[in-house]
Amino acid sequence: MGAPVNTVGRGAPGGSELSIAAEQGRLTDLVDPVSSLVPVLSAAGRRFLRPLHVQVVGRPGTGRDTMARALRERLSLTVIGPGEGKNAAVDADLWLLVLAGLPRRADHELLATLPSDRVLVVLGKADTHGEWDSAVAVASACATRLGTPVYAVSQLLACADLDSAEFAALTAMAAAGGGMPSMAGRFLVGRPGSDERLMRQGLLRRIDAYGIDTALALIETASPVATNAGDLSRALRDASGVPDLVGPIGERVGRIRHWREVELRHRLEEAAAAGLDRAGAERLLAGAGAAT
Ligand SMILES: Nc1nc2c(ncn2[C@@H]2O[C@H](COP(=O)(O)OP(=O)(O)OP(=O)(O)O)[C@@H](O)[C@H]2O)c(=O)[nH]1
Ligand SMILES: [Mg+2]
Repeated sequence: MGAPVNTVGRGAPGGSELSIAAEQGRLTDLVDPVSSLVPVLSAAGRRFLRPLHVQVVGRPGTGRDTMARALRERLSLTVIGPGEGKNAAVDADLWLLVLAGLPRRADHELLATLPSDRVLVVLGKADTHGEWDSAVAVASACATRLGTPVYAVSQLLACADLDSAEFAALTAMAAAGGGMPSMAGRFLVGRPGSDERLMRQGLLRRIDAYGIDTALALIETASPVATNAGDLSRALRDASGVPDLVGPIGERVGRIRHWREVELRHRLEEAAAAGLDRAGAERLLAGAGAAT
């Protein structure tokens, strides 16, 4: 994985005097120590340095909760999931729109409401398209229709966390041969309620047909990543497309920093309007032009 993406990054290139001071955590050094702006600047400085907040949006059923979990677990991001309230949404820096296939009208409408410079669109549940390449082709068709890149990801595989019993069951299935049936229902052999059946139901729920197929193939080919539950889970997570979002998220950090500076300047304007060290605030606002 590349550079961490869970912060706006200290000392990143670019930015105004104000945003550079904010990134370095020394905003209060810009004013007299007795200035009434000190508490305003320390609060605004803490807010400027908060972790990157991603809000997951999409139509119901597209896998938003699973995506929120994947971003938290894989990329250590602070994530605002669906239904986590309007209060949390004011902290959002980046919006991740989850599609479930070619964009529908509701997807277009939702995308139109989001800040276009800080949106990332993904085709979720990429594992449900059979071959991964088919999902990539659908993502590319989505990108053409929306006029923005669309990345194929499986948020479910990104959360793969098989236990040793599941690993043993997969190993036994691989030894018996036959692979994952094309009809997922045929995978559910065993008497209803039996341990065998419950295990298989659990596997379908946790990594679904594509995950099972991939796991069986890795075990059958004696891949070095398929010798225990931990390594196999890691291989599935690495293949989920979620780690590949680090680059596109990183590309948007400059814009995120810009909007955080806009917010910081807004706080200073409010403080000046309220008469708190107006001269100091105006000097900061004049001397520190917003980054573009
Ligand atoms: N195969 C597959 N299934 C997924 C994936 N992500 C989520 N799902 C399944 O899709 C269903 C809905 O997932 P959620 O994450 O709750 O999606 P949501 O958008 O929050 O949906 P609602 O809560 O129903 O509005 C669950 O059964 C998930 O297991 C994925 O990447 N692949
Ligand atoms: Mg949900």
